Amino acid sequence: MKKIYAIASAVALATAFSTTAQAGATLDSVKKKGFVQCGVSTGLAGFSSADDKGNWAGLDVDICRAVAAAVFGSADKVKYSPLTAKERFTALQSGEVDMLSRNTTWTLTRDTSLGLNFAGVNYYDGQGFLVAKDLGVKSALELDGASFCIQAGTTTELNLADYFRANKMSYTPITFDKSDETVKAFEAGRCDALTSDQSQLYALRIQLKDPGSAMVLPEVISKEPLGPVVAQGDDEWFNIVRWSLHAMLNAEELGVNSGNVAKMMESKDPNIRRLLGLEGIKGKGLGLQDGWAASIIKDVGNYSEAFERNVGMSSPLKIARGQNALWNKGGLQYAPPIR
Ligand SMILES: N[C@@H](CCC(=O)N[C@@H](CS)C(=O)NCC(=O)O)C(=O)O
Repeated sequence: MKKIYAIASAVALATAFSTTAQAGATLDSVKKKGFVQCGVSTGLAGFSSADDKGNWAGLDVDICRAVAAAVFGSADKVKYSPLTAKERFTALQSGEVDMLSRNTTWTLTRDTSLGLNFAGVNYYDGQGFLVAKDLGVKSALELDGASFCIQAGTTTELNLADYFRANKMSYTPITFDKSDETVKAFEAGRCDALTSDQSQLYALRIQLKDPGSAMVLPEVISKEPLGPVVAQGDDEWFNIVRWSLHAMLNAEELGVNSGNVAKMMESKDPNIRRLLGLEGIKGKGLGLQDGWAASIIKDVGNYSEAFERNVGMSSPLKIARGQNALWNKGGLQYAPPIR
């Protein structure tokens, strides 16, 4: 009996080792080519959009940049692949991108049937509705029979169907592949309402010629935890992406930012010293240089800096922290400790 156990555990061990032999492949190939290939949206203000010179910026782009800073000590070592909602998962599965950071909702189906892993949540969102003020509607429950501009391949499509079924109402979906097509159609009056994650409604509203002509309705009909995604089968890479986000959150919690990170190197606080790679496990567990998190904070900033700059009060979107405040400030953002 004992012998059978010994053989079984030897087989299990061998299997475990052959899986870990695979792990690390992404970090190796990223290092070899010298940049992170990051899948982003085709253009969504505040989250991932490019200027006319092709420079990408946004809260999602900052996660790509954070990973590059952790790996290379420079946030600029990223190449971007603009992807529609329909294209995004295939691009990750085929290895065309090393990671996806594109307002993507973490769901059971996506996590378990597509060969993908969600590395965390960089924005807690929920689905809402945008209507023209002229429509004279104050609640989504008044939208029976309405037509909706909506993006294909999204959770938005599925939630809308659930909501209308649950409230015994009917609707007509008008679907598009890209957000600029969706917003243009809404503006041209091709649909009564536009529905998407609320953060995106704010981003799309400022694209209208007259943003004051449209309003966001009060209903939030779903949970949309948005976060970066990697392909399954490479735990080391998964950890790097996950802890890059956690480092930004821990930095905010500990009061370390891009402006004071150099000075914080002299801090006596053991939490800060561990974050900055001055003591503790440093970069060893992740297979990175010791100052991986310090590089993120220097080049990208902590979570609060990224939030405010891209979508918060210092940005055109003017979104309040709300659920995206840290856990000790009334929000949901909570990163495990660096120790
Ligand atoms: N969070 C939802 C929706 C994501 C989504 O793609 N939303 C559209 C609505 S605005 C978008 O971001 N489009 C950007 C683009 O066209 O690239 C999901 O993961 O399915």
